[in-house]
Amino acid sequence: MPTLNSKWRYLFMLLGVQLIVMALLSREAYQKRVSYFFRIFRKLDVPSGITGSGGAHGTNHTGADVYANLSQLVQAPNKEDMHYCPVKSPLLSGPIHISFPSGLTLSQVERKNPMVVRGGRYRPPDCEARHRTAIVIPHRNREQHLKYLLYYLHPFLQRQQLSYGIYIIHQAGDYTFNRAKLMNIGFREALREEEWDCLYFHDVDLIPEDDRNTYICDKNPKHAAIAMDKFGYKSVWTVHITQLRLPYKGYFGGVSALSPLHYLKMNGFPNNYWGWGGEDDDIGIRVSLAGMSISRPSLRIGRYKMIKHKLDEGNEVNPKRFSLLAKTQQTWKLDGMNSVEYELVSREYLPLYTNITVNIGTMHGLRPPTSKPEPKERAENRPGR
Ligand code: UD2
Ligand code: MN
Repeated sequence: MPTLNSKWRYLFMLLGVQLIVMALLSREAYQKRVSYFFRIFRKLDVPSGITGSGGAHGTNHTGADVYANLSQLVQAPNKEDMHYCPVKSPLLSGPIHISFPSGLTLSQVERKNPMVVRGGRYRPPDCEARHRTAIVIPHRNREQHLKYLLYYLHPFLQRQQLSYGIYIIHQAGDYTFNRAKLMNIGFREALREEEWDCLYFHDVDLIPEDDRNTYICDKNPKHAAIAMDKFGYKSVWTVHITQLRLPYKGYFGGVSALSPLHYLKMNGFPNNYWGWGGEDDDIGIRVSLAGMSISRPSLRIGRYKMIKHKLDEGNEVNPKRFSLLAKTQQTWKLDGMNSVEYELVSREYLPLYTNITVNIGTMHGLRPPTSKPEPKERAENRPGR
């Protein structure tokens, strides 16, 4: 049995501990830690399970809610008096919390992004953007990945105070996929609509994990997806050189950024890589053949989470990729932006993105002799319908 004396001692000790804890919490650094601690438990107000792990794969339990701060944004009362946005956006917070819920719908993403207008366009409501960036995403049969990407990319770009537009370049039909050719089409179709000063060529399954990875162009073409969870966040080009094949640092896959001038200087991307692989290395080689070098964000900031997937049907490994790569030096001026051929099937201004569906044919041309073109209706019904 504790005596009265020892009871008081306990009480004083408790009081003392409480005082120390309160003093510590009142310091800014501790406040941040505490608010971070509570954020882990706070649910995002989109679908049940978004903070859970019931999605494609592993969750990242650190980082901020990508939608934090954005609800405070309001339209400036008078557009004429609007100033340029600050050089560094005050909305940035660094690492972002990422998870892949199974129940997410496009209309939920729409509701989370009330300031995004038709065609997936946005301008900061309270200041004049310093940069205009178009995001070009090659796509076919990856609706689930597209939903996740839109959920994260819209607020990510809004935090950076960019004026932006999202373009999905959708390959119609079941013929072999051609990622690089779709990018060339995206370049042309996006610039037809607006004077973008930077284009981000973006795989549908890569989610940026740090909002300081600013989606603006550098003096040189930029390889943005430098560190991925898939490779333990090691430098991607190091992995590429050691695990794969190329004795150079030109790796350019995943997410890359070029100004229209960069793009035209290297005659865009190749059109002749059908199926998986090789085109990313070709693009890297083109950059240096055109006399440019590749810039990269730091390993800490250029981090991406890749949604796990298998190789798609219709995107089988391209057996010709090595022989094509050996000839890039001879072909880059002949094949690229100056030779891209396609048929525009449809252009749809959907709430979260502009969907451009195209027939790109096969390696035998736009109308291969044995081809059976896909009925127009079916192509138009994907995606986002
Ligand atoms: C790597 C590269 C990628 C590309 C590819 C080879 C990274 C991080 N990524 O990705 O940039 O060079 O190798 O071609 O280094 N897609 C569809 N539907 C399909 C097939 C592809 O939408 O049926 C699109 C989609 O945007 C996808 C991208 O093409 O993210 C690349 O294809 P992938 O994801 O199958 O290739 P992966 O992950 O090996
Ligand atoms: Mn992928």
